Amino acid sequence: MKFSLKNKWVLITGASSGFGAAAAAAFAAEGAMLLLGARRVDRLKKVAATAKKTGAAEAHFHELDVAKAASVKTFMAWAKQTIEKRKAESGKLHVLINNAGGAHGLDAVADGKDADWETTFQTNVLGILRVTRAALPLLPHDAGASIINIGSIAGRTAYAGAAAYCAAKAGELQITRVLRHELFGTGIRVGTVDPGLAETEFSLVRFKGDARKAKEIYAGTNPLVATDIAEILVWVASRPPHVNIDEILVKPVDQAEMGKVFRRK
Ligand code: NDP
Ligand code: 8X3
Repeated sequence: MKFSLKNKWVLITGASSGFGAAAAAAFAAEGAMLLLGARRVDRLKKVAATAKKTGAAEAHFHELDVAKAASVKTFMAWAKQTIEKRKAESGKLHVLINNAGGAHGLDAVADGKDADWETTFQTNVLGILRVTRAALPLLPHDAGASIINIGSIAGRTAYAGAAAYCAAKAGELQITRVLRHELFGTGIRVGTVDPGLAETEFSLVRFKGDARKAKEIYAGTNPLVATDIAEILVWVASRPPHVNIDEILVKPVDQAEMGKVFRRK
């Protein structure tokens, strides 16, 4: 039987835009109780307000920088307290979505910047490890709980200018697989959803606010949109508790493979 998300706590990192914000709305529509984190609290406030209108049983938000250990500690202490204050169902966290991340720059290794590489690893790799470590005590055993990480096609294939990002997302994939070994026997499900080309703020961030460059990435093609991924996340978390969706690679029809994108004139 489908796992009901109604009145279940769902924690989403990077909920201020893109996949994370869309996931908040999608889980809200299932009647879930949301814990949202990101650095832009003004954005989170709007996402939480929309989620409440869409059907979330609860929607709470708190500043979170996954690149900073102290911030993760404070955020997770807040999450624990929020769950315990409003005991519903088992008073536990049923879904953890490690979504916060992104790419920084598109330089060849020869021109790479340490700051870009460090941010890429801090967010996409260490962020997942830190948040997961702190969240594990909140996840119930044998009760349909899920950890869903957001990877990328970039973790499965290589392209020029993305050495750190490809390495980081390959790291995310391996972290997901390792967690499945470590959590074996607990009933906690672990999976990764790995999108291809998707139009969000991803490219704007990668090109450091250059909107023209960001727009070019999606010109003439039909990319994925955030709701495509949000729907998949809800589907993964709501499979019957004995079903683990290990890995999903999802691309737009217009993307045959990395670097091969169909563009209409
Ligand atoms: P967006 O830029 O729209 O969203 C990224 C989210 O991550 C924002 O909410 C941002 O919030 C948050 N974030 C970034 N850094 C941090 C941090 N240090 N601490 C906390 N939150 C952070 O892009 P997407 O929605 O596309 O990206 C979401 C995930 O999907 C990322 O992991 C990305 O790598 C991955 N992905 C994206 C693809 C795409 O083509 N769009 C394809 C495959 C994977 P804030 O800035 O407020 O902190
Ligand atoms: C984002 C997809 O193709 O820009 O992870 O690396 S791509």
